[in-house]
Amino acid sequence: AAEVLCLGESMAVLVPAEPGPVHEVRTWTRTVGGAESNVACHLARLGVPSRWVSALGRDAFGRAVLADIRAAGVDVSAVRFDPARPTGLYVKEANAAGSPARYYREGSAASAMGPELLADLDLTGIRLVHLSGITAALSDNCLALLRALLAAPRRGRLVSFDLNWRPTLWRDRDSGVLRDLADSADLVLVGSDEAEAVWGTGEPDALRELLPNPATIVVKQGERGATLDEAGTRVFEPALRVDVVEPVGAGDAFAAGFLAATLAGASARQRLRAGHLQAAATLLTSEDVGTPLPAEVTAALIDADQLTWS
Ligand code: KDG
Repeated sequence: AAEVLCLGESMAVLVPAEPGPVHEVRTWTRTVGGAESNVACHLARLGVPSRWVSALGRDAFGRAVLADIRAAGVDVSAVRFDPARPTGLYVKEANAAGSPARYYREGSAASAMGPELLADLDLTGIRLVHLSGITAALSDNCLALLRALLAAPRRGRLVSFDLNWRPTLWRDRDSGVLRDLADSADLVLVGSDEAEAVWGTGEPDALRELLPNPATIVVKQGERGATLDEAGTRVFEPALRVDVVEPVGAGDAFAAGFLAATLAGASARQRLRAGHLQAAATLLTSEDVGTPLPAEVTAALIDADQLTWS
């Protein structure tokens, strides 16, 4: 039975299968993307039973998204199909410097999700609910759903929140809501660059001042590493050095590694390393959910004196 529930929109993804400007590309590879389902897929691969909850259109892309996420070992039994709205789509130009995404997701099935979904949500056995700021940007009803999930009684569960700043989704919306959302989670994951863009600072001290309530804040400081702020202590762990093929999805991979190690009761350093190791594996591929490192390698690296890779 699932121990982690990840809720959020996932889409079909089209990646050019030949070089050249996007408007000239005729051959595409279809994959799947969605921050929260990416986390669920990574968790499932790490052996943490996970469920992904969302809505899809009753269309070919919806079937494809569901099939791929199910094939990754994620419980998709709670996903709904909306006969009136399409599955979202995004087009990704994969490159190492960052991959601009063009979204085709307005009015999607997932954007119509709302707080009424909460009544049907089976939280039996769930130890962690994972959410992200993307959901808040999709629609007013999605924002209301996110607020309701963050306000629901915890009953021993943790709620994690990844800021996942997506500026194009916020163009006509007030991103001021993100601070309260993050502050009402138990565990917050933010990139220092995105925090800087939204809140004007990416410094762990300033972020703790801004978000006094979460027991745990993880600040991902790009290729430098990540800082964990928890119970009045601070732990910094450097990241692995890798030749980045494509960065999209690395944040989700980090989140999954970190969360899996957190649920396993690992130490602060081990949790950060588990995040870095998952992220590194994803940075080396153009897929949102890259091929994971063999479990023995991960286990050995997590306890090594120094985390290096060459
Ligand atoms: O974190 C990766 C996601 O950004 C990508 O899979 C697509 O969920 C997505 C989004 O909304 O940007």
